[in-house]
Amino acid sequence: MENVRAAIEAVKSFRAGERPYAGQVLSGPEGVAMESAGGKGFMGMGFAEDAEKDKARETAAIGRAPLMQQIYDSVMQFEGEQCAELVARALEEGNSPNTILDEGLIPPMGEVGDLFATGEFFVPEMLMAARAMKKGVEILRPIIIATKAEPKGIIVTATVFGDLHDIGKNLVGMMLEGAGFKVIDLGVNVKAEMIIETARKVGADVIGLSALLTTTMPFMKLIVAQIKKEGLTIPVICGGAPVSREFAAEIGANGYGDNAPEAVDLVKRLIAEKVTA
Ligand code: B12
Repeated sequence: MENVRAAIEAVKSFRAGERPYAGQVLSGPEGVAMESAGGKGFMGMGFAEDAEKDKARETAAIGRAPLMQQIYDSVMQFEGEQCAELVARALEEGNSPNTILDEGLIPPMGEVGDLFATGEFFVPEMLMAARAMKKGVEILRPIIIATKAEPKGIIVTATVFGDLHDIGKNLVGMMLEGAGFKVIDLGVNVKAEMIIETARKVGADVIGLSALLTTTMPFMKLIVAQIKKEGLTIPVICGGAPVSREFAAEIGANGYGDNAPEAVDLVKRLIAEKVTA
């Protein structure tokens, strides 16, 4: 029982950022244990490479304005309230929502993904970081979506079946709203039937699909195929970290956007092409 308590405490302090053995090269039983955990340190959570990683993070942080760095850190420390306060302060100081997103809120998600890939973070940490980031995005939301113009078109967005990632899709939706489009967001884990039914009902001008997992990208392909099979001529655009321009073309989609501003440009172009056709 004592050992279990000690292990729990060790995990807690490790998660809290304590790295008593940063850079230490282990030998003996600990070394063997670390090896069997895939070289990822205590219970597979890593520490021997920490000094190197910390250095890489410091290098990556160079050039980021102090307030943006604080926003970044608040996400990495899962401090949603603090993140929201810092984002509000950044706005007050005259930073644009795009700067705050590109320099403070989005980059930590890349680091979280890397830490997950190396076994230092697990799903709960990814979730806590995502929640903290969303608190910051909530502060930006009213500014990003503010538009007085009449809707320029209707866009149906969804994260494909099997996939629960929605941060990127939501950002795309917000920026589309800000650019004057009406966005009908079907949420996550959405099947082709629901997308087709909604797109028909609302008279969608464009359908936007998001996927963050290599295992759910094939659903994107199925959805595009189903849309075409049903005779819908509504252009479909794709995005999400693992999706590429090539993949989008290969599955017969009408466009690919690397990020939210690109998604807006793409939608504008597709709607303009439709009008002039
Ligand atoms: C946060 C997160 C989670 C959160 C999601 C919370 C949420 N509400 O979204 C939670 C904890 C739920 C989660 C779960 C899982 N995750 Co996850 N997750 C991430 C993480 C860290 C960040 C994703 C993110 O939000 N990025 C920030 C946004 C802004 O970027 P984005 O989504 O790419 O969006 C931008 C562009 O791509 C584009 N875009 C996005 N959508 C669209 C749509 C259109 C139409 C257009 C034009 C453009 C566009 O514009 C956006 C804005 O610029 C990534 C790591 C990473 N580097 O991506 C892993 C990651 C995606 N997850 C991963 C994995 C493995 C999982 C799990 C399977 C883990 C598990 N064992 O359970 C589960 C899967 C659950 C499921 N069924 O979906 C892997 C995927 C690996 C792979 N090869 O597929 C990643 C890459 C981590 C890693 N390095 O291993 N995850």
